[in-house]
Amino acid sequence: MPESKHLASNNMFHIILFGPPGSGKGTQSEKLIAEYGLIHLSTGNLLRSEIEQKTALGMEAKSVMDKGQLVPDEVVIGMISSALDANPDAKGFLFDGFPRTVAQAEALDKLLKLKNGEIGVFLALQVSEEELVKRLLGRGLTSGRSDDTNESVIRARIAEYNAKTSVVADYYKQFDKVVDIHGEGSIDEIFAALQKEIDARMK
Ligand code: B4P
Repeated sequence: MPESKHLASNNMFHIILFGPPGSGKGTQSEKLIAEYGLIHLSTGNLLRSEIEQKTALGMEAKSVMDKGQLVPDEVVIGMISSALDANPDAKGFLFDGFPRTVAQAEALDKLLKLKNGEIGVFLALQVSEEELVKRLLGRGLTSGRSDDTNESVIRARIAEYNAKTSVVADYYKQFDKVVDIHGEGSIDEIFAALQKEIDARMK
């Protein structure tokens, strides 16, 4: 793959794509990694891969995810730590669905510091609850994801986000990294808004 025009220098640039379940993190991540040549780290995808392979970790995670709850911090922090070690030559990482708690955010900062890196920008997608439920039920019709088919599980995921995850934005606000992005509209419009913020910060 040709090196991305945006990451021609040796400076690493790491992005957190943040938002409630169904806000478009996975959707926009696909476009962002293609545009900027970043390594995509989605804890949701990593967990679903463990479930598919029927590992012990995957089976434990599935029972938590099917209730709409968060997987224990030590499990996801361990997965991210291994993924960072497995990509020593990365020009930058796009974190999608991680960190979801303040403990995960603190652990990520420590892991990046060990590599002389830090988060460049924290992009927070803003989407109303009714739109989130509509999107996830829509995805549930075709994705085969057991956490997308039941509205009460979807609402539990949103409640878990409001209780434990939304405060992660406050954590990054103290470092002046947070940019809110309107997450309703066409996928291309939202991508353009994300790109504008990244390009303004990526040197
Ligand atoms: P994730 O895999 O992270 O998934 P998600 O939050 O459900 O969805 P995402 O935000 O990526 O989906 P998207 O909007 O792109 O998490 C799943 C579970 O794993 C969690 O509930 C938790 O149990 C566990 N987990 C993951 N990470 C964890 C962590 N760090 N700590 C603890 N537990 C963790 O897509 C949704 C739908 O919207 C799609 O159908 C898409 O096509 C549609 N869509 C996207 N953009 C749209 C637009 N602009 N307009 C209309 N529809 C749109």
